Amino acid sequence: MSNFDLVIRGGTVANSAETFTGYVAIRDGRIVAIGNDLGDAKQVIDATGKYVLPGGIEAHCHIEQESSSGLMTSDDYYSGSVSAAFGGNTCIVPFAAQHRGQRLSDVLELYHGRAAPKSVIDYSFHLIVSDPTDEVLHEELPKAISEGITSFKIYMTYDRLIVDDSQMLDIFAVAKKHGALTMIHAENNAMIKWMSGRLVDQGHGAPKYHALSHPRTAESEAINRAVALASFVDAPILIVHVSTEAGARIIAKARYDGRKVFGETCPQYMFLNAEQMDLPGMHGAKLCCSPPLRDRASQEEIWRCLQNGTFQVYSSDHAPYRFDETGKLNAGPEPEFPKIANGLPGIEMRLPLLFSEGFIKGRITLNHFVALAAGNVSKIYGLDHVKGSITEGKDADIAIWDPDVTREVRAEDLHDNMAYTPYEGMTVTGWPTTVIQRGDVIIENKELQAKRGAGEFVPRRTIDCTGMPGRLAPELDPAKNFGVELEL
Ligand code: DUC
Ligand code: ZN
Ligand code: ZN
Repeated sequence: MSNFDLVIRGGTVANSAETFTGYVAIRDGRIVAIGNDLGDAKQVIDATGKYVLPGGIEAHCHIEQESSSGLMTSDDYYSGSVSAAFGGNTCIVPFAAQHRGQRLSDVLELYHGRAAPKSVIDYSFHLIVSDPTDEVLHEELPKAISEGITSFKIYMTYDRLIVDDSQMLDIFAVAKKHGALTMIHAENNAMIKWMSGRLVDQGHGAPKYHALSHPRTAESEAINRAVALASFVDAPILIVHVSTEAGARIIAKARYDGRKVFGETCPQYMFLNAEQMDLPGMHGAKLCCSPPLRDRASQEEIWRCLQNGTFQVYSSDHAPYRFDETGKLNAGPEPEFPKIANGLPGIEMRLPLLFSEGFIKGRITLNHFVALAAGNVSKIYGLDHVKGSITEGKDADIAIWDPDVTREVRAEDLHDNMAYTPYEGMTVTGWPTTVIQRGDVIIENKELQAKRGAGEFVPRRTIDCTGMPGRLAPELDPAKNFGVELEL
């Protein structure tokens, strides 16, 4: 009788910090041995000439989620997770969004109900907190954290989601006390409204003007404020979808100072630019996202900040709204840009783009690719005990990448429900041709082999900020404030 369910042999195996050639053996959904010639197995995959990498973890995507104005994303947990899997991912962490007045327990029940019957890969949720009442802060959030939801997202803009500075401090204090991470959409609300109002009033309502309506300074001001507020109480934060070098520099400086600050960017800020929004009719709406696309110089700056480690997280921010009345054009056939749903699809292209333009073109190492695909995210978001590396004992979540495959990106070949991709026509080198989730081959020969609902909820651990010393503001530090032990 064979010892293992599956052995992958002959490939180059890589984690965030090591690369080796050898066998990876799997039993009961876990990696149980790594070595040379491990012997017999029920199934053997020959990965000669290929890269055997941890399955990607997509930690910023909007799936089967209503926006603050009630618009449902165009992907549900089936199409979203299938598209993620075809792009080399074995785990997603979408958002469970609280709208004002909702109890968090109801929100989580709703999203568990959406994901469980449909997701083909494993999943967790980040909670979007828009209504931090006392009950939410002191009962519901601690309960959610104890159930493995160890990160929240807050918004510094959007009227129906925005939290003010004092609410941010309240949320940071709870996150710090219970070991959670707060993700922040950092843009200055007033600057966006001020610019949008003037642009529209003066006749500049076409989609491309969306790029002007979210000034760079709106991002850097908000990042600066978020870092100041979080550092005041020494709480860990992650600034999501950073689009400017100015914003990245604030994150880099905070990290240099030992603050508990992480940064994320997304493919759209590396591969697309605002000039591409200058399209006839409403087609520029396809590229409306927030923060918006910037210019070509910004693309290079964001690449550099990814290379130098300022951004530890690289996510798609897949926010799928079809180019029709169910999505981008839900407010009418020719809406002014403030009424266009914000977001781009990218869950399937995130990793192929980075593999091709980052690793194959020599901008990042293979190990850095793995760190950005899965390793960093697993550590930052508390998934490291089960996912994020090819290590004995961890889930057998593996993507086998063929560096010899060259593909032209075409929306019709992707598996989301979008019918367009911002990356149409690009040529990428390398593709995840075999994807394995907890030992089961779920993608092979361009075919999906996973069943609806095969994915499982993964409770996440509390946040580990080892190596990020931080410090309380002197006014909160009993050694420096006349000995006052303030309850945060
Ligand atoms: N923020 C996101 O994180 N995604 C889409 C739109 C937005 O504003
Ligand atoms: Zn956001
Ligand atoms: Zn997002």
